[in-house]
Amino acid sequence: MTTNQQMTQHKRLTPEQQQKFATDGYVVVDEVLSPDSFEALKRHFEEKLNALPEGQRPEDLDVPHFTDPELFRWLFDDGVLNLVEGILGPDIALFSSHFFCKPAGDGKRVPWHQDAYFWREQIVPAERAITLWLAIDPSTEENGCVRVIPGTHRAEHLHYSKLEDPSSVFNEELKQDEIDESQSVPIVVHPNQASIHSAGLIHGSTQNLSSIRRCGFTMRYISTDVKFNAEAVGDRHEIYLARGVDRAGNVYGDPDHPNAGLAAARGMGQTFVGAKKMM
Ligand SMILES: O=C(O)CCC(=O)C(=O)O
Repeated sequence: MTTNQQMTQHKRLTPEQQQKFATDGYVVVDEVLSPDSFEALKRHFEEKLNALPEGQRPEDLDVPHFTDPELFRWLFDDGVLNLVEGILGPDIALFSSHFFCKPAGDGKRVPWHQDAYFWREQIVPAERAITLWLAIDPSTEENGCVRVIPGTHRAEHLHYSKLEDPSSVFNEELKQDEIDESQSVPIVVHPNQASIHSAGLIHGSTQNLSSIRRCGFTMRYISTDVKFNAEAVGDRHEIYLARGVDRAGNVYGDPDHPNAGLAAARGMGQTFVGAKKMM
């Protein structure tokens, strides 16, 4: 048996890891993809980065699978989906993806937030989405690794304020009095390690002022019993059935037939794509 085959067999969350996720809202996992598959993803990412149009920041490679169907090879990889299944169960949809690449020296910060706040109109309930944050580069405190505040995934309806800061990826952030930064934990991971976090968890990251690039590929999933609000956002977003069967009457995109109009309608960067504010 090769190393790759052994890894495939063992890529399931242990009961301890499932418990850690339930209690703290996140868990760290080792060696997600086979070594060959990880190297292929890294090569593919470097090509994308080199081809980035003039004026576009590497942090803004949001929903890259809308225009690059080869990414489904990794987004639907069994190494990823077996881990995701340990939290969401057997019926899984790909909700979104994003390369959060912070270049050395001036990589942007990600203000404290809960993902569910930004996704509140796209999926209901948004808190049930999860993200597998796969390290492409070493991610350390020096180059702006993700920080999480354990246990905050159960908090509801927190308040946000507007932000005008060119060094920030988002233009909204959690209000200071909603956060206890002293409780935050750095997620230090090496390439092909990942964290999985709940969409309710408070997290963020600092600027990358170091000399080492920091890139993570976020792969975001929902159980298919979460409702995708195609009526409101279907012109700007779509989801894909990754494993199992639909349980909410959702509409799914076809990975083999990309709809480039979605990315064009959405514009650059991670922006709120709903029609109305609810918090
Ligand atoms: O990569 C980062 O620094 C932030 C990532 C993030 O906010 C997320 O994965 O939801």
